[in-house]
Amino acid sequence: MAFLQDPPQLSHPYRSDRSLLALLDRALPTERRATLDVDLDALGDYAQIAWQRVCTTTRRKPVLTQWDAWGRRVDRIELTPAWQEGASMTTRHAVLAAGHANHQHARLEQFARVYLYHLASEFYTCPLAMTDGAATAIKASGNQALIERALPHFLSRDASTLWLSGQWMTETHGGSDVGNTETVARQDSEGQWRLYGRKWFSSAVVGEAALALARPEGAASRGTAALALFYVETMDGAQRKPQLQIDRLKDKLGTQELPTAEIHLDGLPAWPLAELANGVRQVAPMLNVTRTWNTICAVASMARAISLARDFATRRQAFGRPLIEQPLHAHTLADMQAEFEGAFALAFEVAHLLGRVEQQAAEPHEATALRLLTPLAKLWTGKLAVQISSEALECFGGAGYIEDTGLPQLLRDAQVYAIWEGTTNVLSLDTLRALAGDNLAALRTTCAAWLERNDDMHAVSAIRQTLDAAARWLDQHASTRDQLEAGARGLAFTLARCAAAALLARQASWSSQHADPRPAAALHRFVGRGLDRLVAPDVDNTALLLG
Ligand code: MFK
Repeated sequence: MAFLQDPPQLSHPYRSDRSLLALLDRALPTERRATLDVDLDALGDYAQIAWQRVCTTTRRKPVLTQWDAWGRRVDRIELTPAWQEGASMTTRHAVLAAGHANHQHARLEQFARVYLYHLASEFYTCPLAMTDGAATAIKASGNQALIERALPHFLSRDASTLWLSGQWMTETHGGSDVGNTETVARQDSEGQWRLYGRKWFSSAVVGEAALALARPEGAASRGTAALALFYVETMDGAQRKPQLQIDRLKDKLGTQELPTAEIHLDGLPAWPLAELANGVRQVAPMLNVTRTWNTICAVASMARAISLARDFATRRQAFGRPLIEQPLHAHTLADMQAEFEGAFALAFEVAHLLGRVEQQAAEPHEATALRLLTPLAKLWTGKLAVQISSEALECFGGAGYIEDTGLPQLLRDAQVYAIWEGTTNVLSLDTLRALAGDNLAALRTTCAAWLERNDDMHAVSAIRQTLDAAARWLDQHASTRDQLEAGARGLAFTLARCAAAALLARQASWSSQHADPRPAAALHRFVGRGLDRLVAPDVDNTALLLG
């Protein structure tokens, strides 16, 4: 029999994830672990079953049937198995509901679940993110009638009553520039608001509700201030409302199990969340929550890619020894691991801080830092997930390029993190928005607290010096908007790396006291790979090159 290579095996994503275990050991009171561990164990089991499914079945996509045999418009979507299991998995393990529990660790506990469920869910986490965001925005609006109507469904722990919510924002003209929204809201003769228009990326179209931006008739024809935020319901019993039509499902590079749709609204009844203006300000709490989901899902993809690549390196022999004993291969894997540990630390700090801010358990400077860290974490992890997934595929040689290994899907799916919920550049500009005033000072105060008690003086001084350089860069370019914007990505990557390094330092101090030197090794390596990504924004040079 010719040689047959052992395929990579997926270790238990919870029990073998030392970063997650150490984080929970450090950050959570012991008495909170009992229930959480049961859910995390079960979600880890499910992830292993799902990986087997990926490796042994032909990949399927959702199918839209617009008309039945008798000519009725039905817009029925047949879902893949993981999607059919989504409501029961979500409610049984409180993937959504846990985040809205009434204590400061609620978000951390929720996002630990999300991290383990995400890849097995085949991006069912996308509508879950939207639903979580909708619940958060509705709470923030203070609209009591909507809180009472929608939240028991959105946060249900019973699959039969769970509702998913969409976020209908993106349009063909609007895109990232949401101020160009063309959907119109008009009141009928009975005073009921109704929406008319086309939404271009609707990933929770199988859901029962959505939050939608629309321009009330008669409001200014441009700009986000003239938009209002509406709540809609999509179903009449088991039937989709006739005023909502699904034009087609998108044919996407990745996330192919996720039925992302183009839709038309033709008089769909709608209820404003609050005032009939400033819709983007009202939807912002939703954006910040969905961007946190994006971040956690991105680190989940990194963890999966590294776990498989590392396992394969112990099974694959080349040039007389296992890959893991080859110095360059081992070095490559260790670089990936160090970057991942930085990203993991930042992602979960954003999650934890979100919960602490929501429960009024955070200091004011931490709340300010959260506003800044949310886009930083999203934009940096989105890019890093693509890099790490790409590197991981290379670790398998040609096998990493072959569809039925299940590996190419990791890379194709990872590309969405840099696009979903705002591109890297949109998020870099949001970072500038979040830095307005003296908000860098709040980040520096927060980083200083994370660095307390760390004795890696090389790392501590590199972080401080890089934050000083970022502050100088901001001072230097603050007065010239074009320069500021042109360099915003470099600034954002620098701040993200500094925050990640400071958080790794905090984890390293704790882990060293618990006889685990690996986070300290990750810190050393992460800092060694450089924190400073500041660029000189040469606008004239850019114009020449593009001319
Ligand atoms: C999972 C797989 C998915 C399948 C494939 C999906 C592919 C992608 C599909 C998508 O379309 S995902 C959706 C992507 N789109 C976005 O995420 C929106 C991108 N655009 C932005 O994020 C803009 O920055 C934004 C629309 C939010 C703002 O644009 P503007 O016109 O510059 O608004 P402006 O005037 O700066 O902000 C309006 C208000 O909102 C301000 O408050 P005030 O009125 O009080 O001054 C801002 O401070 C506030 N604001 C904006 N962003 C905020 C925020 N507040 C808190 N947090 C934020 N992040």
